Amino acid sequence: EKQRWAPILGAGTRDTAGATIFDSILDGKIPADVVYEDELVLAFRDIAPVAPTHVLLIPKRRDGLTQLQRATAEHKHVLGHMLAVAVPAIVAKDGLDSYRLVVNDGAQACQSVFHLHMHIIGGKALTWPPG
Ligand code: IU
Repeated sequence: EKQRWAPILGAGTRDTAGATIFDSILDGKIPADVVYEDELVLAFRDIAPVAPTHVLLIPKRRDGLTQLQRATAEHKHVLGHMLAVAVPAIVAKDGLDSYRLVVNDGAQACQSVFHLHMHIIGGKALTWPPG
């Protein structure tokens, strides 16, 4: 699959697909503004925010989850943890009562980093539909 970023070896490289910029963030080689972290996930502010809150939530172990369409039953725990534990914590931290949760799944859907991530976007009145 097409990778925009050159492979970077790091602790996040635990499957056969090429490493991404998120591995460098997980390794601490690239600084990130971390807003939530636990044993399974890391969340940090997007470097190019589209709203006052624009957080990226990623599994620490990619485990083949280059994108959501690769998910299998083995990923149920981490995916459920992202939705039911991490997203509520991030939303509460930024005091949001409305937000949008986005997964760009595939290049034509504007996915550019092939390490599953959820965008949490809020803090302003959003418009619909997206392009
Ligand atoms: P996408 O859904 O794959 O397009 O989202 C990737 C996001 O990663 C995008 O919003 C970028 O602004 C963001 N990002 C980042 O936060 N830090 C970086 O160093 C790089 C990309 I490269």
